[in-house]
Amino acid sequence: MRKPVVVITGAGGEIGHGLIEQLAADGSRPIITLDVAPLEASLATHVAREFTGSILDRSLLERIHSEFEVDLVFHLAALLSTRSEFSPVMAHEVNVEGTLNLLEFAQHEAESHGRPVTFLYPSSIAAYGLPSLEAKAQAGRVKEHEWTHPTTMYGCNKLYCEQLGEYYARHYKQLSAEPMSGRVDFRAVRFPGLISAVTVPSGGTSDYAPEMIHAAARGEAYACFVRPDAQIPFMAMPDGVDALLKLAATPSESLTQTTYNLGAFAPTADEVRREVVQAFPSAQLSFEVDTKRQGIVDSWPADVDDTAARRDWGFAPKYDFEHAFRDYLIPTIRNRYQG
Ligand code: AKB
Repeated sequence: MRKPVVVITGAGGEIGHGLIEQLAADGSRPIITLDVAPLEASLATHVAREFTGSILDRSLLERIHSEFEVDLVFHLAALLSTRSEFSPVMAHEVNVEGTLNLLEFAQHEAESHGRPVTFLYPSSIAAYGLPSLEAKAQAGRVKEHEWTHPTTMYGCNKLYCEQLGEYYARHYKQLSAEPMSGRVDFRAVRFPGLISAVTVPSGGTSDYAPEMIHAAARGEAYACFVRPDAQIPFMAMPDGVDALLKLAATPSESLTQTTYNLGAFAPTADEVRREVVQAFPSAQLSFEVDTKRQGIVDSWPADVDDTAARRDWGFAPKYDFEHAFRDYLIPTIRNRYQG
């Protein structure tokens, strides 16, 4: 039997940085990566094999299938919400067709080596769609089955792919003579706005929070594109990476659902501004509302109920708002620009 490997798509992205480092430190599986751009040298050193290409390239996935025995997939490749609104068809192709390709890849891998493939999928709070600020205020901390009426292409993509994953896990080819489902052990988390200290924001609508910190650390003025009272849940990237690893390691019999909310802290945009100004007193942070992007943020919940994740697999974020900003984000980002 060949040594089982882990595949990470979109490995060079915001989540991939922390995930590769953690998986490398664990050392239990060689890391195989797939991304449209080459990995940074600091990441490439941790990787057994780096493929540069698209998740839409089925021949590339077939090549990985033929060369390796994969029993764990972290499918991170995606176009985020703002970028997807400018290129909705490309977003569908990457976010949905690409995910279907990876689910088929995982199914074929499992059929080939006879063991389930654990498939981790980062969904998003973008899967929710609150119709008004009144409904958002009344909804409070939403549960996984509530308000799933997304208003963005990205949110539609994420919600549909959650359903696709559950289909592969529980109903795949249900009319075939032999049972074919259950080979892809699909596990999704709905991430809030993830804030990383080691990568720059890349096309998200929740990016106003990290963009404030980066601008202040660079000594540049920044006009926040949402109102001061705009509120959505956020999470420090290390907690996001830890959650993916913890869910991946949880025995399947402990899981009662395929998609889990994750929350950590839910500041208003002005609370973020005040935290940043406290660290950078000369920061020039203002508010110039982009009503269209504000509309997306207003459709996302003020916060999420992550009871199920805490109950089923012990999700427990380390960073609350102050700890995240004062001990992780601001010191690390400050050093990035003072280096
Ligand atoms: C985005 O803003 O698109 C992402 C997300 C909330 O999923 N950061």
